[in-house]
Amino acid sequence: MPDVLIALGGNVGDVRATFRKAIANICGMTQAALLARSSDYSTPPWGEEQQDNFINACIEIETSLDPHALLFTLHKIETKFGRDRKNEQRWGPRTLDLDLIAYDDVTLDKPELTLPHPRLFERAFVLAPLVEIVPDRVIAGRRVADALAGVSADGIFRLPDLD
Ligand code: A4P
Ligand code: MG
Repeated sequence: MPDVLIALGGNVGDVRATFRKAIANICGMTQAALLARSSDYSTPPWGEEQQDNFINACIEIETSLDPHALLFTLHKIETKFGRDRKNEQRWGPRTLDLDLIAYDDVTLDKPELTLPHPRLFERAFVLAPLVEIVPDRVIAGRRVADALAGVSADGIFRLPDLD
């Protein structure tokens, strides 16, 4: 079955509780098996800096859904947890953002779905949790741990596990 990496982010509401429920929904709604889940990380806001810190995490799943069906389902889950795309600003505050980072070694270059995620290598807030679960995975020719070493991870720290 295809192996998929998904990044979770949010900075509105009880984000860690949202992640816990969202991951259960991802597995339930996509008939996926959860292979790995990173810790949660506190991360300084990227892109639009005048907003609260984010919490970020990554998961690895196995699912039989194709990439477009999977993204459609992720968008439904974002909406279920209070994401309101119509009334938000790009890179601004949100309850839950679910990005598809990689789907096996599939490459796609469409506005609605680009794989691997086009901004992955600029983003320590994705790479830090990703390194925890798949340090040796090669995405677009780059090993994840090497990619993290090439960006600034200032201000990013791992949060203690919740019981
Ligand atoms: N899209 C294309 N490819 C993909 C893909 N691989 N995964 C399309 C997910 N979506 C993909 O996404 C915009 C459009 O991209 C979608 O319609 C989808 O079909 P979006 O999630 O609605 O937009 P966005 O989140 O505002 O933009 P983008 O570029 O995905 O940015 P981010 O990073 O997701 O923005 N700082 C920290 N520290 N942590 C964060 O999590 N997040 C953001 C939000 C800004 N700053 C952050 C964080
Ligand atoms: Mg996004």
